[in-house]
Amino acid sequence: MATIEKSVVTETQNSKGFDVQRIREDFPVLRQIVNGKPLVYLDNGASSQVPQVVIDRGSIYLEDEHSNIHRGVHYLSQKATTAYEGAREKVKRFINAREAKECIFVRGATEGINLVMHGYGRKFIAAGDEIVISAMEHHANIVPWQMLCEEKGAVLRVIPMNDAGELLQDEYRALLNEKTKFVAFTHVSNALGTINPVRQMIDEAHKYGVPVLIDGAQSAPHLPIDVQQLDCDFYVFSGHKMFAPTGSGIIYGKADLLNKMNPFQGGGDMIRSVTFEKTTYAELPNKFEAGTPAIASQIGLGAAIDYLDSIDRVKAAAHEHELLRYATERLQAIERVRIIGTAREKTGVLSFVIDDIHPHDIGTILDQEGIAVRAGHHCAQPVMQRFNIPATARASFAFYNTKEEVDVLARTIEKVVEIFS
Ligand code: C6P
Repeated sequence: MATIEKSVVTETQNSKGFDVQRIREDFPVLRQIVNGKPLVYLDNGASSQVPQVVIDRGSIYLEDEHSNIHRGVHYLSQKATTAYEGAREKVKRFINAREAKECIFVRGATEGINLVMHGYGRKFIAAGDEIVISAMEHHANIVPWQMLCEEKGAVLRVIPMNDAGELLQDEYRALLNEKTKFVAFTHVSNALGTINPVRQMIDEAHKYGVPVLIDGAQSAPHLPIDVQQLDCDFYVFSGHKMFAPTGSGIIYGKADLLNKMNPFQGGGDMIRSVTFEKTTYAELPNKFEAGTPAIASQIGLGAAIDYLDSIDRVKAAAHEHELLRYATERLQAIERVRIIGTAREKTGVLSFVIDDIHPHDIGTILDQEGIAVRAGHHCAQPVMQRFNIPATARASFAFYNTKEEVDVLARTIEKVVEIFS
């Protein structure tokens, strides 16, 4: 059982003046002792931790505002509505959308992609059309498109990648043609850390007038996002990977596209009028938000954005980059360790294998030392197939991680290698 104790992390400032120890104080979970050791949380790609201000915002909602939104004329309902819509405004600013109504609240990236598949895909994709995705997609950005292709008789095309885990841009351009009707790919690979040249890739698709969905699940927490500058048609992310509670997230869509689409789910709050003969739908964003949403979680997402605004994000990103550089150097120096994903442009994701030691064994031994990593296929089985491996162990960093934690990781991996030698 984990207990709350003072963290033993000694580093107070990194070389670029980013005060990591100060930042760590904002995240209560990082003070835990796990298996008798200070928690070293390196599973941020799965879910990042939540700062106290976000936890507090959740409590304020539950203590002072809890009620249903958009429906009540009473005081609490109006307060909750103001907080919920305020969170949407924060999301709009965070990704630089033109209008708040272009930001649809969803449970996370998976739900957002499914919303586009149902709302856009089922309306506009027909037999013989082609949908282009990439070889490094998370299952959330594969399976919905496969389901659509099966239903419509459309064809899924896949942009291949090289041994470093970089998408082959010539092959991508060659895949695009008059039959291409939708393009969807990830900004950052969750299994490899690769940052894709999204702006350039979006421009290529737009030459054919094709809408592009960017899966931002792994980019929104780490990179500045400007949907207008990217000119993407859809952009999706999950709040739980960017310091907010689970159940929060958004799908951004250009208003003209969202207006043309079918609703995703039917129910309360997404209608203008209902009779047994016909239902007409509400304007954006309500058209896509049927039923009572995850009000507390989305308000928490707004608070997480406020938190991100309160820190120096440029320095935070530089710090994460330095952690990746250092961890890569340390792990490369360990015999039998092979890093999977060596693209030139990467975020703080370090996937690795150790000969034939199963990544679950690596993960279990690391856990015994209080280190949280993810072991498995990371919901990206085609990536594993591309590298001819069943799984990897993956350390993924956030700005609250430290070089000392990387040292603990490297020393423990050395132990793993020793145990299995
Ligand atoms: N990746 C990981 O450990 P949800 O589950 O809907 O919040 O996010 C899905 C998703 C979509 N795209 C990418 C690129 C992702 O990384 C994820 C979630 C987690 O890598 C959990 S599988």
